[in-house]
Amino acid sequence: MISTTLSTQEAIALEDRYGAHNYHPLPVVLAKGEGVYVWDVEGKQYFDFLSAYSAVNQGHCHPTIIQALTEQAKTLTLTSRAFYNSLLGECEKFITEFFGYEKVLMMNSGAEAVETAIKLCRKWGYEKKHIPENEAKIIVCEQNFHGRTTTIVSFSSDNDAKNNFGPYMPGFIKIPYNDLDALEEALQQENVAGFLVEPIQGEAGVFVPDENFIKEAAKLCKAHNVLFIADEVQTGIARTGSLLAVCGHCNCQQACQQQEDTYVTPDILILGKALSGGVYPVSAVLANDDIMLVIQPGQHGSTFGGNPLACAVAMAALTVIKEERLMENARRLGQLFRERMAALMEKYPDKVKAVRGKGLLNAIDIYEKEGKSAWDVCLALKEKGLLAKPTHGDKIRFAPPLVITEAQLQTCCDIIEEVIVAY
Ligand code: IF1
Repeated sequence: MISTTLSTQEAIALEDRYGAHNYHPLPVVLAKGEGVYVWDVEGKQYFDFLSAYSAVNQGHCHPTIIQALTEQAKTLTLTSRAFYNSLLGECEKFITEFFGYEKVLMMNSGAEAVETAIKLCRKWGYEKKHIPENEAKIIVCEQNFHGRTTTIVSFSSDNDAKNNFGPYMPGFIKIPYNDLDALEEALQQENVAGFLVEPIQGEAGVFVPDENFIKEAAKLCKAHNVLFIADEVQTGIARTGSLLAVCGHCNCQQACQQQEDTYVTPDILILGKALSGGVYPVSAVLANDDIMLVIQPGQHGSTFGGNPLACAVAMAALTVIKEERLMENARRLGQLFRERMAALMEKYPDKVKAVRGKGLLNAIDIYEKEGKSAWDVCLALKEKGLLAKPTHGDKIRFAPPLVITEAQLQTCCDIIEEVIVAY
């Protein structure tokens, strides 16, 4: 029995009493979502400027995705991979053609896909690059966020995410983000199998690297026979104004291929979040045969990976991205949003420290004032009907669903301006 008559206070009290305290949410209890809007249990409407950390790129409860979910949910939800199912092959064809790879391995959460990519990279290192057993190393960046499993937090720089979860997994080399010299130096080390990187560091505070960083990093990896592994769980699927942040110079890979020098194809591509439009946990790892086929039957898997429900939802979610031209919308409105925020910083340089982002993945840094911080700005935004969450103290990430209209975006910029003026 799901109660929908709880007040905000009652719902929060229940979570506090019966739930683990692994989050500190903004004090709002959401009960409904549609497009760019969410409503709390008292019926108050908000603009959602977090999109469940870029999982709801297609907007809340998108009818096409919900239709695919409900139809499949009445037909067949889960078979396990002990048997074939009628949708997995079709979905694998759809996804590999959509992103330009030969193979895909379907998982569920983003962290599972990152773990899958790490295992795939290591196994490729041993069996194709002939790295001595248990000696494979993967280069990662400081301030990374790739999920919360014990292997992944082993190479985290965030003490909150890492402390007291040891012993830690060895085999990772940390370098500063956006530092090609440091990457080149690390690549001189023996037994390096891969370089795992976010094209934009989301959790760290939406850090956009230099224009040439990803392209040059991919070239360096190729020159050293090291796999370039792009974690696009948060930046992928149109969020940054392109299908993938790594090929950020155009609206889709086909156009990039005509500009040979700007086109970056990760050896291993990791997707999650918006791969399902926020409707169901779906993640995926894409690679070509020479890498993907090092995993043979019985060497990797998961109960829910590649289930028919996930396949139906993923194909619908990707179709919406293309049919509704959400890459183009993210690119155009993201530019407009950053112009509005830059103007705000110009007017209030003592309040807004910095503006960063690409497409509709943006962030501003806020100066602490009289004991107030980004958290207080988010509370004030909530009162005015806009939901956003601070990250790492002074940064506020703004990531609305990519279906937002220009008029809605302008209204939201007005709300942000009102709050900053009063801050
Ligand atoms: C939380 C952060 C964002 C991710 C990238 C893999 C994963 C994530 C680039 C793992 C997940 C989520 C996790 C969620 C909050 C959110 C987050 F703040 F934690 F860092 F988006 F920035 N790669 N990010 O961003 O995917 O296993 O969660 O499906 O853990 O609090 P997941």
